[in-house]
Amino acid sequence: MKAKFVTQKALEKLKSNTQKAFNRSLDRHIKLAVTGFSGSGKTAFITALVKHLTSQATKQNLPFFDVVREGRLIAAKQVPQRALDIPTFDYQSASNCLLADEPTWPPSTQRINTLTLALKFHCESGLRAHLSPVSTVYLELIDYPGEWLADLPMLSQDYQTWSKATLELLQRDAYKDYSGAFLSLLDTFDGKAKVDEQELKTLAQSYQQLLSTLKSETKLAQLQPGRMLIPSDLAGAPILLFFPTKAHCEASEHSQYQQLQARFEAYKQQVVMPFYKQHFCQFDRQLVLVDVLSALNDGVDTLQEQREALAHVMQVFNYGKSGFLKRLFYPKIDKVLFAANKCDHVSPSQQADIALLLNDMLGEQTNELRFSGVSVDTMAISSVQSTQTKVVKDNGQHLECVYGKVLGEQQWTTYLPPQPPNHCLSPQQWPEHGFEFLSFYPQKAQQGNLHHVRLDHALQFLIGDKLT
Ligand SMILES: Nc1nc2c(ncn2[C@@H]2O[C@H](COP(=O)(O)OP(=O)(O)O)[C@@H](O)[C@H]2O)c(=O)[nH]1
Ligand SMILES: [Mg+2]
Repeated sequence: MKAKFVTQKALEKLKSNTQKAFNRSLDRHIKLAVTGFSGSGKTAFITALVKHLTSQATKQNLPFFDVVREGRLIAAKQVPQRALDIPTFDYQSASNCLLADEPTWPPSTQRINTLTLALKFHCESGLRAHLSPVSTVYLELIDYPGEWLADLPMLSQDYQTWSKATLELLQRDAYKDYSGAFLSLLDTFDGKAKVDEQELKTLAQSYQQLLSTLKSETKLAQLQPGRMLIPSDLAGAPILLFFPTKAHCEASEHSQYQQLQARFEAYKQQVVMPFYKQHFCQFDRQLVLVDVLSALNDGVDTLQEQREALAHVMQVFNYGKSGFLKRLFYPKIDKVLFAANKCDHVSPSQQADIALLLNDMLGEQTNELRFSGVSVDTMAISSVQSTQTKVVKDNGQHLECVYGKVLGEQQWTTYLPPQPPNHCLSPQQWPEHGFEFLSFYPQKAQQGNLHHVRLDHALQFLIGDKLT
């Protein structure tokens, strides 16, 4: 009799444990990679995402995010992160900037940060809804300096290949004026000579100076090594003291060339690889933010360079051509969204064109991704709205203008943006005076609420299916 009682109790316990385990398996983690080169809007995107999900998740505000539109989202809140060794994203400071009376953009990111949001929602229907009508998804977001993303393609290069590609870039028309000083120092550099620490340091510093100038003066994305721009605790370490040179394959063992080669390899193995392994190969979903309009402002060379840089980075995400990257990456990311960000710098009717332009810039990359079973979409978004649309009558014509406070200026401006191209232009097709799109301060929040353009579309594509 007793035995029967125990068995029944055990059975009950088992049933309850199974139920718990089942519920736990419904508590899912999604790691969302918010990627993009420096200045593409990653920090602002993460801040806006947290703000809209935690305090503005209404049908009116996020109509295309199903879990919200269907009234199933119960609540979202920030919870302690799993990765204890990464600083927490400072949401409070970043949102304070956007919500201030005189809103400003959050400062640029100097290190890696993370934040986890728990989203509690009612399941849509079916078995899961029957057993557990409420489920929780943990959304992990990672913010990092965009310069580090630009380093990933170095993983598949050796020093000679990297040097050749970098020097070729520095000699292009748009950049050669900046590169002059470094390139002439390089002319006198003898890679076959014995290691001269001082000379290597001088050249590395000149190269670092060049990278900083290119960062402030152009929109060049491939500024490698990225840690030269944000060295953190590596400042001055020999691992960062390298630069591209012309090939010296015959250089002997203790030559300068060999020393540079060794530093390049060490940088890849000790700096880029751990970042890649710890973060990038763990992601489930990926958002790639692209600042198409700034690239257009910067000219035909920069648009071309952004296109190449995206292709290089996507090759790494493209589950790697080489075996080891493929093994590390393959099964993970199954959805990638490419977003032409800051789309409210142009009028609503021009926004589709910048999404088309981005699509054209990506070319074969999206096809390759789709072929590997990844769903891909392209759209124009602005995670934080910085302008309003204003229709101005001019000579009987209705002109769709944008209205906002131009960055660095005090007054509000109504401005007619130039027509962006909807595909990549050749140098011959490029308009003689180029493009000039303006940048704006964030719009002032209304009753503590931020505004966005298609953030809900982006969320639906990226995580909507995990919230059903
Ligand atoms: N209009 C608009 N501008 C943005 C948006 N996000 C970022 N920006 C602009 O881009 C700059 C860089 O943004 P940030 O989030 O720091 O880029 P990150 O380097 O990728 O993290 C900001 O200072 C703004 O000028 C956005 O959603 N809309
Ligand atoms: Mg940032």
